Order: sequence, then C-alpha cells, then structure tokens
Amino acid sequence: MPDQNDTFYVTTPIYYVNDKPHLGHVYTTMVADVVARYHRLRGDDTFFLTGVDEHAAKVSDKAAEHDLSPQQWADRNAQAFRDVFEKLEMTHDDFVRTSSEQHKAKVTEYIAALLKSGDVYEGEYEGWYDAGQEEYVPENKAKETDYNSPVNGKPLVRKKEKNYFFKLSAYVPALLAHFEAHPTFVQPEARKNEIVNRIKEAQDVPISRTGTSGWGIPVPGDEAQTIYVWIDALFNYLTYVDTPDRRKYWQAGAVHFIAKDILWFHAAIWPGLLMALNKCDGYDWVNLPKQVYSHSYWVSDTGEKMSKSLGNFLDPAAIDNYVNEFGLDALRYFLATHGPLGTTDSAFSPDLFAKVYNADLANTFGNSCSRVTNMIGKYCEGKAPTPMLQDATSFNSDSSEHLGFSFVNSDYAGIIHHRLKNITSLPNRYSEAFEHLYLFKCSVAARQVVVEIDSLIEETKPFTLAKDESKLPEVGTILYNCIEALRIASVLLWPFIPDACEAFWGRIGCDYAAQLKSGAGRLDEWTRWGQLKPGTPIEKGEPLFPRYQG
Ligand code: ME8
Repeated sequence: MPDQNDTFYVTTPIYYVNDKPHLGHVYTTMVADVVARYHRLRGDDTFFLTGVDEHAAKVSDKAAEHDLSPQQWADRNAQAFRDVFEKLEMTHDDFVRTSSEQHKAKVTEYIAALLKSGDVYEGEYEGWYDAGQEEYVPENKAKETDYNSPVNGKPLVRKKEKNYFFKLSAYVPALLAHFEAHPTFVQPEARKNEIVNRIKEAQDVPISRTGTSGWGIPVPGDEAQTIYVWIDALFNYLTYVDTPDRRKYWQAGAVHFIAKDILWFHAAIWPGLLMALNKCDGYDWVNLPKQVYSHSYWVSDTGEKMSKSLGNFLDPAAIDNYVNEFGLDALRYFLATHGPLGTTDSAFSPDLFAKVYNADLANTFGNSCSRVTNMIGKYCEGKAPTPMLQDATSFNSDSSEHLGFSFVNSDYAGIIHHRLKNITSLPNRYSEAFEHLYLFKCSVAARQVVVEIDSLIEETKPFTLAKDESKLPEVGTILYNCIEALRIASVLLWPFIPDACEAFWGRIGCDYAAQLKSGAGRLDEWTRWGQLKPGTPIEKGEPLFPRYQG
C-alpha cells in the first residue's frame, strides 16, 4: 500500500457543452470526487480536475440553432456544469475550459513541438465519421453496426479531409510494451484486452480539421486548419497542471476516470501523443498517466445509454429532486456504490435508490448514531463514558494483541472483545479496496463497523442493563465502544457521505472537517482505536438520515 502523504492527481473527462449536464457527467465527477476525498483523508497532496470541452462542431452547430456565437453558447453551458458541480459539493481544484487562454496557449505550444518532431505529417484521410462522437470509426467497426453510430445509432458520414496526422502506428511497439510493464494501466481488466488488440492494428490519426469556421485552436503555422477537438481536449489533463507548482501532480501519474465510449482516445492516442511529446525538446518531464479507469454506462430502463443526443437522461432538475427528497449524501452514496463502475451497465432505478437509502444509510449509520447518542444522553450524562479497560489508548489497528484488555467484573468482555477485533480489522480492508477502486467494497467495510456495533448492542442490551444501577460502569464501557466505533465509521464513510459525517463530528467534538480543509487528513491516526476522550460532550442532534417512507 502506498505511504501516506503521496501526491495524487485524479481527472474526469471534460464534457461537451453542446447541452446541459446530465447524470452520466455527474456520475464520473462524483466517483472522482469520492476518490479525491479518500486521498485527502489519507493526507495525500491531492489535485482533482474536471471541466468542459468546448471546441466541438456540435457546440457551434447548437449555438447557430440558437442564434448565438459558439463562445456564448459554450459560456452558458459551461456555467450550467459549474453550477451543478457546485451544488453537488464537488471538491475539484480547478475547472477546465478549453477556450481559456491558458489552455489554448499550452496546446499551441505542444502541437508546435510535435510538428517539429517528425511524428506529425500532412496527409489525406477518408473514413466513416460519427458526428455525435466527433470521431472516425474504423471500417470493420462501422460494418458491424451497418454504418450507423455504435453510440447513438445515427448514420455515419463518409468524409475525406486533408489533415495533419500523428504517427500513432510508430508507437505501437512502445504502447504494447507499456501495457505489458504496467498491467493496471487500463482498468477494469476486460477493457484492457479489448484495447490491446485494437492497438496492434493502430493506424495514424488525424490531429487537425478543416472547415470548422474558426471555432477551435488554429494549427500553429497553418491557420487554415484547426486542431482536432479530441486532441485539443486530451491535452487538458496536461495544460492545467503545466505550471511550476502543479507539475508534481502530472509527474505523480494521473488517474483518468472516463466511460468506455472514449477509452480508445485515452488508452491509445493519449499515451502515444505523450510519448511523442516526451521526446521533444523541453518535455522530458512528461510521463504517462498512472491509470485509465473506464467505467460502463448508466442506462435507461430499456437498456439504452443515457445521453444528451438520445434525450433520455436524468437532467439537473431530476437530480435536484433526488437531492431535495433524500439529501445530497444519499445521491453521492448511491451513485458511488451502485453505479456502473465495473464492466456492466447500471439502470437507474428509483426503487433501488430508496431501498439502498433505507438499508445502508437510514437503518445503519443514521440509526446507530441516533441510538448510541441517545443512550449516552440517557445513561452517561451526555458525555463519552469511561471504559473499564486496562489501557484503552494502547489499542491500535494492526495488532490483535491490542484487544488483550481485561474488564473489571464484566460478563461482556468476550462479546466486546470479539466485536472490537472485527472492527479494528476494517480500516485496512477499506484502504485496500480503495487502492483498487472497488468503491462498493469500501462502503461495505465502512458500514460493517456499524453492523458490528448494532450486533454488540443486541448482544449486550445496555438499555436493559441500565435498569440496574450497579451495572452502569458496564453500560458505560459498552457505549464508549459504540461511540468510538461510530467515530471510526464516520471517518471511513466521509468520502461517500461527507455532510452527515461532518455533522456527526460536530456532535462528538472532532475537528476533522477543519483539518481536512487545511490539507491535514490523517486516516491512519483517526481510525486508530481509542481516540475519543472519555468525558467529551456528546450531542444527540436530529436524525442524520430519516427513514424514507415512500
Ligand atoms: O466524450 N453513463 O464528452 P461527453 C455513464 N468531450 N457515464 C456517462 C454517460 C452514461 N450514460 N454519459 C456520459 C466527451 N457519461 C469528450 C471527452 S475528455 C478529454 C473529452 C460521462 O460530454 C462519461 O464519463 O460526451 C463519459 O466518458 C463522458 O460523460 C462523456 O461526456
């Protein structure tokens, strides 16, 4: 497992601004946000980038339909993306706009370097063009779908262009060697195999376009041509961190979250371009990303991809409804744990949403927080009780010996011992799952802490014990363990449900939110047993996740 305080860089695709954002965009950004928060929790120096892709023909076409300039249309929709991400409390450190001066200047520099490198040449291209995706589809793939777009089913267009080409074919051996040496470069595994086979037959790729009526970045030295929107877009991952104080993020190795539709660009063309750029003067610092993680799709009930062009997406208003009804944490939690992160598509089902909310949030963390803080209010004067342990502070999560305490006159030592032993193994399980981006497993490990607490309460029944005053020290011991375990659960759950966890921290006197804000996350320390000081005031507060009655 990596050491604490690593440098970590995570990105999302930059989204087309031909239309408003939808659930698919929110999803990828949410997943990246959860992962970024996990790294901040570890104390890693983390940079999270998202943003928008503006120079597409479909953006200028849409603008013309509305009698606006492409820039005006892009401005309007870029703002809609910013608004939705802000509303959903995404913690990106910067927001890309490909029409920004910073981006345009850097892309121009990179292309000028590539033009000199010998890896770019002028040529003619003829092929099947998918206007919705802004990409050429290889002949064999086009044939498979009867010359219709594999994504939106619309007819492909036969197109011939005079362009600049990047010699991707020259990089095939180097790309294959990279895949071999870095087995997790593309994840999930099944997608990697697909890409490796396609790379073996890779042809050179156009990197410029003609006839875009000036919407885009001109090819340096040949203003009649515009840099192909995909090449312009891929470079965003570099342009926004190509500054003296941000280069460290690039060099740490980016983790790119994308969906399967754009894997070819990210796993073949992008690393090829970076290899070529690395050979140019002044770019020897340019390395390859650490990983391209390509998830599947949210689909509609009928199994169609949710998309802007198909018009079947959950739009910002529909997303708002979920947030208003269940809370933002609930949406985050559902998307991150029940989304199409692996190789199968997920249908967005309102019934499943409500079921997961009740089972995983209302009945588990929410209920346990209410129950334990209520009992502490009732039996322990609203303060974290003092456990009857020999040495509570000697607990730590990497040794089973730490549980070798003895209770004074307790019948429950064995039960507590068993539960705490289970709990203290969970933070490691959680971190391991995070390193593999198994977000569902991470949430299971975090929730398991709460499940253990619920079992402990059922097994020891502190509410019954409390009727006998002589048992109050035991009640206190049980409840100390419960609140301490909930504190640990809240740390682990924070990347998924930050608002609820921060509210809970406020009730148990933990200042983690402020520490996280100042970049001082301490996952190891905060999940070590025995951090909550006996005597700390414990507030009851409102239910964190009121049960949804439907
Ligand atoms: O492709 N399910 O932009 P885009 C899950 N600008 N994720 C989905 C989704 C769905 N149904 N629909 C969209 C582009 N996404 C280019 C990218 S990057 C250098 C340039 C998400 O607006 C998913 O992350 O079409 C997908 O890769 C991305 O939105 C495509 O957004």
